[in-house]
Amino acid sequence: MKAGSRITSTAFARKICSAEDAAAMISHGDNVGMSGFTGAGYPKAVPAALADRIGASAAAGDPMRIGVWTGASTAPELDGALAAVDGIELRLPYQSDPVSRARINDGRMEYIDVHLSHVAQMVWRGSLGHLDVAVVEVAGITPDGALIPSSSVGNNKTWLDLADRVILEVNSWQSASLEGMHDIYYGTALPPHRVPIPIVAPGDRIGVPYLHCPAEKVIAVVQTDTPDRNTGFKAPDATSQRIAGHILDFLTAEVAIGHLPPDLLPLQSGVGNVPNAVLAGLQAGPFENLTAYTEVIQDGMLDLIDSGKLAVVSATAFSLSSDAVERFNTNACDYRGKIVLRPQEISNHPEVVRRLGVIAMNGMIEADIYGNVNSTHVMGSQIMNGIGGSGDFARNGYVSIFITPSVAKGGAISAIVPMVSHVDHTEHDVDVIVTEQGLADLRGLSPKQRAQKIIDNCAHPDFRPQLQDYLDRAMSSSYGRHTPHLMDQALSWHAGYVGAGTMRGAGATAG
Ligand code: 0RQ
Repeated sequence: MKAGSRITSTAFARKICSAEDAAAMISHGDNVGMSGFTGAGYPKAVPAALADRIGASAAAGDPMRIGVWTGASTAPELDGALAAVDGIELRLPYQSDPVSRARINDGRMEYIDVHLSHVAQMVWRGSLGHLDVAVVEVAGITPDGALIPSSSVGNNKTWLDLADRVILEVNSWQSASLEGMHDIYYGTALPPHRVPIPIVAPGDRIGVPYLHCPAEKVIAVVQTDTPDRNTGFKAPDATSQRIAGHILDFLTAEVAIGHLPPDLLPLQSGVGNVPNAVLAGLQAGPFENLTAYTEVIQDGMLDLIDSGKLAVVSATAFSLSSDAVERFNTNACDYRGKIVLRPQEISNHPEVVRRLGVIAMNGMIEADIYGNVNSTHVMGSQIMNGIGGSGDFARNGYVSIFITPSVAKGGAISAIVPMVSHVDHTEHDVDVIVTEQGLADLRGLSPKQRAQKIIDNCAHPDFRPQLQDYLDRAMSSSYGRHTPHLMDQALSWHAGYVGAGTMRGAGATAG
């Protein structure tokens, strides 16, 4: 299909211009809502042209910076390009770009890490300031001016509704068969005008397949024909396969004792190599007729659909390798009845996650012996990516599982520590912790019982004695004995790594 044939509305076709001209319509200080979620459906041309403009402007002594709000992570052409020219004043709500991460961690870029389901309501109620411009990729524009969403929905509905000015990128690389796959719900409201979200099964459709935006608000339409980023996943290694094995054993046992139905409950799987490996593990598992109420469809999900194990998946975006994208684009029609793409405020909606009883599986940086989880910060201060949707699902899911290899950085870091250096998910939201060493089911356990189980089942053997030593000493000399801690040593493992490059031996002899 030729690029031009994707824009069949004359009112929108009149706005066609170059990416450079569109970028010139964005001003210093603007807050810009961009499409994009985990490398899918982000604008490909305007951010790059804007980065060029900002670079030239800075070189001429006239620095320009904007606020960048997205669905989640985007790609080097957006986050990377704008961060490289110091063009981003403030970024939210989730990123994973190395250049952007470095800017945030060296203090040159402000970053607000937000639960993904919260972003739309924060913008609607004005907590983040005014939204000046939306830059949104779509797959096409129908003759009557309806927008066919792209490979992610994210916060696009909110950006289009609230921005003063709208720039559309129409990407003819996206499969034309995406049309009809989306479910855009226009029934959200701020309290006290809210009504229940009427989803009772993952595949329910409660909205319309198109995004709406009055042509008068659109200041530019840019045509592109460019692939999504398509970062591949690492092939599952022995560690992630062992983690997947523990989870499969756990789910099998839960079915056997009648805690879960034979086809389980709707699955949610986070981003990352380890969650993707768990999905690969389900491929070989005994479960059939699975469903997913999740936020991203990664390779493992597509494989489960292909094998007939997964009947239907609700999400807000794809996050596929280039092989999987090719498979999807070739057979997009076949997937249409099995995939529903929604705005992220609905794909991650706490009300729906709680109602459906989602099984939440998310990666983490570290957990402490009491079950508090850090998903985002290395050594308490360096952001990795962001909380993303993990909190939406962990707090509200029926079973909340967190997974990680037991050690990082060649064994210098233990993922099980006395006290997490940053808390994203408290002990109250964490049911199960899994490493390649084993699985700790924390449900129904007191803090001290949890600590012993996590040390015994999840800690790496190299760190187990050190953790046991900490717990034993805390048990005998802590200020209180409900959640025993040694306040002068609880973070000594992190201090040890920052100072000496290893957690080994840290805190063991102190006190
Ligand atoms: O860094 O590649 O530089 O060595 O973290 O670690 O083991 O490859 O694991 O890809 O599954 O990512 C928590 C980051 C795990 C991810 C996190 C370092 C490690 C490596 C990646 P290197 P792995 P994964 C829905 C849900 C939050 C958002 C979320 C994440 C890198 O799962 O971002 O869940 N989660 N969203 O070396 C220091 C430790 C470490 C560590 C790992 N303890 N200390 N470094 N690393 N543990 C999706 C969305 O919301 C969009």
